[in-house]
Amino acid sequence: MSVLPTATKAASEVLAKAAIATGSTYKILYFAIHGRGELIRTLMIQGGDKYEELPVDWAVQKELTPFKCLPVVYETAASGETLELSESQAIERYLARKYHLLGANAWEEHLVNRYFNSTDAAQNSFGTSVLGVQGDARVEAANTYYKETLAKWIRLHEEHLKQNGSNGHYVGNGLTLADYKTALLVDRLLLLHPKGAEAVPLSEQATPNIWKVREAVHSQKHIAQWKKSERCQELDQGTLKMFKFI
Ligand SMILES: N[C@@H](CCC(=O)N[C@@H](CS)C(=O)NCC(=O)O)C(=O)O
Repeated sequence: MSVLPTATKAASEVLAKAAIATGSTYKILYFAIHGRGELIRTLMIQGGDKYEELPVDWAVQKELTPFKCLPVVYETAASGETLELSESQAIERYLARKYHLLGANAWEEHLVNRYFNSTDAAQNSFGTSVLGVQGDARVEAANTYYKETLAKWIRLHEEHLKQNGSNGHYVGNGLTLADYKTALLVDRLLLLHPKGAEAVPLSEQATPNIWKVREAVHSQKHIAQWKKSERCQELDQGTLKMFKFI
């Protein structure tokens, strides 16, 4: 049985102080797949923060988690308090705020969130309409997804990115949570391509602005190292197995 870190019980002001401080270390509890852990891992990695993977013993741990599901992240602040973070998107936005990836003001934050949400919808649709389909029918489901949902997402996002100056970012001149979300959706679609389906309609030639976003994310020093790491390859394999691609 693996023991989980104990969240510090303290007044909200104490935890809030710990939450805004820098120099935290992180432990993530999540299965050996990308899934809902992928963006969280990516955000911690791009920030150059140390994080550790806790061994999963789900039958035992489930009851100990806040919503009986994963991911859960345990953050230990430099001042010693441990914060228990749960619900994937709440964790993502929390980390994005810490790493200044939510834009410079409320308006930019709204823009980041709208691109994020739109990409999240395209990702969820892939999950239900393609990954949720088993056997030979998955090829047809993927083709339909590429032609309909993905084609629409591509058209709209290429246009929005163009309006921001085709600079490889959705908002302003720098990386935000929206950029990471898009880069990971592209990675996921390229990884989870059903054999026999049409090519994923995402490439430097076909979708130059979306591709530029992915390149901007991938060219971050820590992300480039992560993508080549053994652990990232293991998670690719775990993800492929989970969805019966291998
Ligand atoms: N709304 C939750 C959903 C989490 C979720 O469904 N997690 C799945 C893995 S991706 C899980 O914990 N499955 C195991 C279980 O439900 O027992 C979130 O976004 O964090």
